[in-house]
Amino acid sequence: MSHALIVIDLQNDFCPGGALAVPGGDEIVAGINARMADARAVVLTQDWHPAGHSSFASQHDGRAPLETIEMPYGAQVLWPDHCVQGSIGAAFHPDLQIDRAELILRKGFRAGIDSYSAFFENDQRTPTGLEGYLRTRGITSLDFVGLALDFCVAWSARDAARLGIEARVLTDLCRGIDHEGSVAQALADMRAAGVTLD
Ligand code: VGL
Ligand code: ZN
Repeated sequence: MSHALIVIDLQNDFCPGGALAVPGGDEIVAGINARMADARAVVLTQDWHPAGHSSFASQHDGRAPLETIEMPYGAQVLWPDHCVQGSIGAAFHPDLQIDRAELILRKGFRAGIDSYSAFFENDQRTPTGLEGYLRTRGITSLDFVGLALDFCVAWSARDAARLGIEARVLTDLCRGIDHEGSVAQALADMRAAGVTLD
C-alpha cells in the first residue's frame, strides 16, 4: 500500500490579501512544508479558472458572492473572481515548497462548471483524471491538507473515500471559509463518508 500527501489549493487568492481569502490560510504553509519533506509522494491541486468562469458572481446579473444559484449540474455557490489562469492570485503561496510535488493537478478550467473536488467536477461525474493517476501509481491512501476545509478539501476527501481510497484530513493543516456553518457541516459529512479526521 502506498501513501501520498495531497495539498489542496494553497494559492495566493485563498490567502489573506487574496480575492477569496480564507482566514489564516497562510498560517498552514510552514506545517505543510514540513509534512511534504517527510511524505512518500506529494500531489498539489491548483484551482484554475478561465476569466469569466460561471462560478464567479460577476457573471450573473444582480448576484453577489456567497449567494447560491441553480446550475444545470446542481446548486452552486457564487464566488468573487479568483484563481484566474496565469494570474498572481492563481499562483501557489510563495513560501510553499512546490518542488516536492510529483503531480500538479489543475481543476475548474471549464467555463461552465466548477470543480471543488480533485476527483470530479461539480456534476460529481466528470473525472479530473486523478483517480487513474493514483491507481496506476498504486497509491491507496491519502492525507489531505490545504484550503478550503469546507469546500475543496471536504469534497476531495469525500470523493476519495467513495472511491475506496483511504482518506485522512489533517485538520490543523487546513483552514475553512465557514459560510453559514459550512465547516461544521463539512466535518459531519466527511465523518459520515468514512473520512478520518485528525
Ligand atoms: C475553493 C471556492 C471556490 C476551494 C475553490 O479551494 O475550496 N472554494 N473555488
Ligand atoms: Zn474556484
